[in-house]
Amino acid sequence: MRDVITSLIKNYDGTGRYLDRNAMDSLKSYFETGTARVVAATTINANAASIVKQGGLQLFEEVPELLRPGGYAYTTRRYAACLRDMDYYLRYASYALVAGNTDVLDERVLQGLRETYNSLGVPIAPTVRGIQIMKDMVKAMAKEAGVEDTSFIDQPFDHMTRELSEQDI
Ligand SMILES: CCC1=C(C)/C(=C/C2=NC(=C\c3[nH]c(/C=C4\NC(=O)[C@H](C)[C@H]4CC)c(C)c3CCC(=O)O)/C(CCC(=O)O)=C2C)NC1=O
Repeated sequence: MRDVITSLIKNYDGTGRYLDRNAMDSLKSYFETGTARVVAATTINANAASIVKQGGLQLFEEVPELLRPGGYAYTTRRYAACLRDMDYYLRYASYALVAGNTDVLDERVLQGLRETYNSLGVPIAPTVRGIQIMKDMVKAMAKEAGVEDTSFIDQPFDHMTRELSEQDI
C-alpha cells in the first residue's frame, strides 16, 4: 500500500535519483491539498451511514428494476450486500483521498472484483452509477465544509469506476 510520498521515493530510489523539480512539484501539490484531504475524510467519516443510505436510495430511484424480482438488489440479502459494497467503496475512497494515491484501491478493493461481479451476475453499470452518486454527495458536503476546490475528490471514485468498467478484450 502506498501514498504520494512512498510511491515517489520508490520511483526515485529505483533509479538512484535525488528528488528533482518534478518530484518537488508533485509533493507541493500534495501538501497544498493536505488540509482539504483531511476535511474530506472527516466529512466522509461523519456522514458515512447517510451517504451510503441516501446514495442507495438515489440509485434505486434511478434504476428501479434493481429492486424488482430478478433485479440484483431484490431480496433483503442482495439489497444489504449492495449497500455493504457501497460502504466499502466509500470507506476505501476516504483512505485513498488521504493517501493521495489509488494503490490501496487496487490492492484491497479492485483486485478480482470485476470477475466476482461477473460471475455472480452483479451488473457493473449501476454499481458505477452508485459510486458516482456518492462522489457527488461527498464533493457537495466538502464544499459545504469549506473546501473550495473539490476536484481532488474525483480521483479515487473515478479510479474505481474506470477499473470496474474496463472491458476485457
Ligand atoms: C473490500 C472489498 C470488497 C468488495 C468491493 C466486495 C464486493 C462483493 N460484493 C459481493 C456481492 C454482491 N454485491 C452486490 C451489489 C449490488 N447489487 C446491485 O443491485 C447493485 C448494482 C450493487 C450495489 C451498488 C450484490 C447484490 C451481491 C450479492 C450477489 C449474490 O450473492 O447474488 C461479493 C460476493 C460475496 C458476498 O456476497 O459477500 C463481493 C466479494 N467484497 C469485498 O471484500
